[in-house]
Amino acid sequence: MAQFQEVLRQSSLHPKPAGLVLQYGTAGFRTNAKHLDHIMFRMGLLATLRSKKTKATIGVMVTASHNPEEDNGVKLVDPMGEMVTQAWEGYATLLANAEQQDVLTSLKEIIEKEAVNMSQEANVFLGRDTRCSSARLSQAVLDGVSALGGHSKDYGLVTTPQLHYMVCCQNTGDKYGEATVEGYYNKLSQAYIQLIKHAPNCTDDQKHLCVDGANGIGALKVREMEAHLKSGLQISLVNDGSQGKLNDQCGADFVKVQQKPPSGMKMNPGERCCSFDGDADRIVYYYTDSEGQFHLLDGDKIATLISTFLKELLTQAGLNLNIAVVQTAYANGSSTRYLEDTMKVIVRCTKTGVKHLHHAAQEFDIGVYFEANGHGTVLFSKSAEEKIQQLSKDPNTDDERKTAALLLQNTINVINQTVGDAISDMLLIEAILATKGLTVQQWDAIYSDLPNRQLKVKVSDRRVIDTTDAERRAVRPAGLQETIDSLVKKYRQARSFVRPSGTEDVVRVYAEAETQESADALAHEVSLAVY
Ligand code: 16G
Ligand code: ZN
Repeated sequence: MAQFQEVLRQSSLHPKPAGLVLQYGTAGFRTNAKHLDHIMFRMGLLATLRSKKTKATIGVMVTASHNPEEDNGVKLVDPMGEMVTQAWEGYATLLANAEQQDVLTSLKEIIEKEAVNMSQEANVFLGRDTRCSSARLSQAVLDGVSALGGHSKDYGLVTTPQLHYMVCCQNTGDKYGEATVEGYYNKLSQAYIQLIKHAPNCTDDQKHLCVDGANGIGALKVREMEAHLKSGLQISLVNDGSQGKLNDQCGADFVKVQQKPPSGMKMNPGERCCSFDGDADRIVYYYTDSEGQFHLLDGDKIATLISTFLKELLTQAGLNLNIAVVQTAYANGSSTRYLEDTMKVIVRCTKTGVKHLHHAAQEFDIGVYFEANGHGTVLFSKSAEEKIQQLSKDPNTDDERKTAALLLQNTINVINQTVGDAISDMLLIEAILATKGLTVQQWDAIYSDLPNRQLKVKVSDRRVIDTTDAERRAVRPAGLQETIDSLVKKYRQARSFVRPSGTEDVVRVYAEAETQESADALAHEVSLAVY
């Protein structure tokens, strides 16, 4: 077929370095940008096949999120804006690692296995972050799509969640919103403006937020969003990309891991600040108190704030919908206890990685999911959305219930349900704080985090560690879990687990306990047991 001739011809322009092996991991492919040209071309091919197979638009995002500027990466986005399925992750790895002369064989193997109808049309949406390698690598993706005769739309510079949103809008016939960047700003900003109409006498001070843009795409996009907010939020932006390097001493990952403010951020006591990561799908908040001490409000605190707000609205609306919070093993024990014992919401724990949390959250009327690192969103089932809408329109509903239903509806509209979204999460958090009249300290005081420590251990082969129970218990090597159990018993309110990283060649160790000294000691002792 002429199509395959074209693939061969184009593929030779995007040659694979012989022997290079890469894997489609939890965050797609991610490594130094030098090694990625052939990967991008081949992901263009694969996205085209996936589009033919699903008869829907597929997204390709070129980004390496919080990694250093020199790195890059690529992720595929499925029709409803979710992560691509596991089987196709496998095909991605297969196609990426085929030596140059075997590309066509691998491609045909996938076509056959999935019975892809090659005469079906294909459509691919593309987006990229601000890395200097991203434009060139995007072109390689486009070459892959065109080699197989697919159509493409290049959105250029967008955040990862914006691209997920576009794909979902496109495939739902614009029911979710309009598949343009302008459509995204309009939907979210209008919902935000409606929400803050319910804020009691909000002063300019309360509307002020410091945002660390990680010198990345989020900085560009939060400025564009701000222009749509009609002064509903006043943003001081630092690390806007005009001077510093992407993710260097800044961004959500830096702040979360280092537990300190990003460079360039001048913080007055009590002032609300937040950091995005390099592709704006994560957010964490923080402030310093009057003694100058730094306080971090991570994904667990965010999940608690959002679920408290939603639960109150459901009660006011008299709606009987179940609400769950999905976390991972990294969630601070205090947050889990607070959610279960005080808030009385269902709590679920899944393996690390957005797709696991997203999947678990889909099982409830309302599923709030957040990783402690600040990636998360809220999912509403179709029937939950319908019930909320019906109530808001029902002429027999009393005023209090109607107001709650309208607030719920605007909450749904401010949220990007396709994936964690720093800009959308920021607007939701700001709206909640404003309507509840909460300061960042009051939010922080809802519960106190247990002191904790994370370490990484280099081992010769991290795959010797196997876990179960959402990564909270080790089943291999034999005896490791028993050792961890006996170490944990030495400390009060202690908990610890180990898991092989999905993105780095290391084993991660997490420990929490009543005091920082205990958490540090426990993490250290457990890391010695891993060797
Ligand atoms: C990836 C995941 C993130 C997870 C992290 C864990 C996605 C989109 N991203 O960045 O959710 O927290 O990996 O990394 O799923 P680790 O396995 O190295 O600890
Ligand atoms: Zn990210």
